[in-house]
Amino acid sequence: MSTVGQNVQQAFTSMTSNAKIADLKRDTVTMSSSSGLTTDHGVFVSDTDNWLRASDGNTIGPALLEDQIGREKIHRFDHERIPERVVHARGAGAHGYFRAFEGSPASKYTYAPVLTDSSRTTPVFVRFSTVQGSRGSADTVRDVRGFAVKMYTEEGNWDIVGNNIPVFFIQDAIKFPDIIHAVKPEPHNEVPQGQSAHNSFWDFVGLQPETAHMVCWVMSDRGIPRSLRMMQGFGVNTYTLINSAGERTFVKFHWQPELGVHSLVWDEALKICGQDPDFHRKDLEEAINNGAPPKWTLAIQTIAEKDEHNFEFDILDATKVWPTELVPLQEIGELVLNKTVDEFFSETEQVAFCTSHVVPGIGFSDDPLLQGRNFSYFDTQITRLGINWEQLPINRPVCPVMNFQRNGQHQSRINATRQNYWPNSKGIAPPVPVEKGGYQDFPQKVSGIKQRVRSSKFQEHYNQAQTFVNSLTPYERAHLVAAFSFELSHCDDPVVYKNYTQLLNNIDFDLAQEVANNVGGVVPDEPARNNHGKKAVGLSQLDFAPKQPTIKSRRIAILIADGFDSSAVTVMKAALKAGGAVPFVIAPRRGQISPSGGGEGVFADHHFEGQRSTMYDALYIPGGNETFGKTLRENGRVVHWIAEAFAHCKAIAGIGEGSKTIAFAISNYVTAVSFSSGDSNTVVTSYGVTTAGTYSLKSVATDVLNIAYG
Ligand code: HDD
Repeated sequence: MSTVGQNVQQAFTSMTSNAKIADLKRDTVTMSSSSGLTTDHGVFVSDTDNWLRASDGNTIGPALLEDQIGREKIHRFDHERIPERVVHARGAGAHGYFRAFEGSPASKYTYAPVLTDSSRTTPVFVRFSTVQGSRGSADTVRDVRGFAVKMYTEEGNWDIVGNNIPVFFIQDAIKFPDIIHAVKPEPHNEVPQGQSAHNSFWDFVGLQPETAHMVCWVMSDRGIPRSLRMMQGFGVNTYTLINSAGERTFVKFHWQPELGVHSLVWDEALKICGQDPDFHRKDLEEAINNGAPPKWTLAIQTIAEKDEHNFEFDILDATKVWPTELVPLQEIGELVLNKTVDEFFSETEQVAFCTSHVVPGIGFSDDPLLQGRNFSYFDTQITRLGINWEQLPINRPVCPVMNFQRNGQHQSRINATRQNYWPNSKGIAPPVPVEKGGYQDFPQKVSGIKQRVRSSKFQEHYNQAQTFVNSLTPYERAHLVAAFSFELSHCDDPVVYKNYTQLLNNIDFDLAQEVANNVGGVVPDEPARNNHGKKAVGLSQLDFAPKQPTIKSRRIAILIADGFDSSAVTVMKAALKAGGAVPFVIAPRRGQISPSGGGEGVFADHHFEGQRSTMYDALYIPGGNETFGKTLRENGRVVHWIAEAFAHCKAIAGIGEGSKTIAFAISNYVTAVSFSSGDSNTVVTSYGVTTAGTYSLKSVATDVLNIAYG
């Protein structure tokens, strides 16, 4: 192991302290009550509340420009903001590590130690994001989620800048400004925020059929994840791996979440946008701080160079997946996020990724989207952070950086070596040969005629979109129809929604009919093309149920009032915590709630008006005395909590008075409930009742969502 390697490993003293965290400590400042307040030039400040002014003590008098302390404070404040990212402006990040599995197949394809050496622990920073909205937009909007991973390897930083959807809207990077202009708020009124539901987006995608496949993914439940921890990540583009024999293999990267892939339902997502716009950000923090660090398995799909042209699609086309039945997933390592950031701006906001940042053993392909990305990311960081952005603490590698790049704004290194050029007669900082670790450019043979073209396989746009729609479960498909209908209903230009419903007919006749009927589009009489009828694994979310069913990190609301049964809460809380769930007690007031029969009671975390059912995965209502039951049933908000959770198909459990309250809350909407209300030990789940088929969930949901409480 290199000296750098030893240092990296030594710094990795515990699970949450790694070489990068140790490196960040060099710049971390902690202030205390004994620190004393100073100016930026280090002079103690005696008064930070009053501007220096000419005053006789009775009148206020004019402020003096002379006040360096006042001026500095305002100057610094005036310049606090930096440009937000041109896309993916809204995000949340966390630290963690990556470890290759012992004996993983990766070494067949690459010599990059980060992927092959299971004794290594590589520090990682991950930033998740939405694409469309600005920095202050809501978390649970319908959108693609960014999944950008920075690995601080001993050989330099490696960034996999991916999304939670395996394909992209466009095939060629030159179209990126067009799709982003179309999806971002419209230029005349800056509407909408955090939404693709508007004319310009649907106008563009209706005229650009290569977007069809990804649009289906975004309109599916993948566009509204339950948690950033419960979504897959994909490198999307085709990269290459190079092994020690000098062979090159095409590769795609997949992150598979330990907790499985889960989504909100659209009604929840919409409500949470207002009720708790930071829902995903807080969820990530909460899980890490509650000892449920999110984990993903890294899997790769590989295609040998000789097989590049053996597929009906072009393997360099980012609008296509590589079907896993043709190109199986190979699991090679694990990513764990176990530390939240100390300061959002310095870490999550200033972190900057580049697809062009790869390490020896990893390379690019001719994927036309990737090639453009390799230019764009470095370029955008210059506007956002300045040319020396790689010196920022969160961005600098954990291995040495030695080169003759010099100066520029915000240079923070003092290069004490006089030689700032190569070659120099002192032999300082010589290039490193490939055999000793220098980056190896694969000697790829290229030839061609300079022209603006895409090869013929890039012309087919609907086959995989069809496979995706065919592979959805009936309820996922119903969500897809609802999402298309919601979005197109927000387009008021008939040209736009009529055109898009016509495009949909190329994917699926029924889908096009249903959506067109809902939104006033062009209802087709016959399919524009045949549905090939193919399905594939790995497209429906259901294919990604967790290996072990778990309640780990799930938020459970325990609804109580005075007179509750103390032991029914204590026991349930302990059981939930033992399973890794996070219980919250919700009551008429945030404060001490008294149990039946007297005693200490419990302190409620929230009051009924302060939170909503949407923020929880399940509800539990214990038993209690009659007053307890009456208090709950007479509180319109409690009734709404239960009915709403029921409509969102959440698990709801109740005992005695709790169970009676549940029955009361949903009885107006369900006539044939398959549990007996008031039964002293009844546990109800809306999943259970739903699958028993005793009523139509759709009709219940519609009624319940229109509930008027109070
Ligand atoms: Fe991009 C940011 C993902 C295509 C240009 N992109 C950005 C981020 C993610 C992605 C996750 C946020 C990184 C962060 O958290 O800081 N982008 C993708 C994926 C793509 C993709 C998965 C398709 C495979 N992007 C793409 C193209 C271009 C860009 C084709 C331009 C030609 N992307 C950018 C950018 C951003 C960016 C303008 C804005 C902020 C940044 O880079 O750092 O350069």
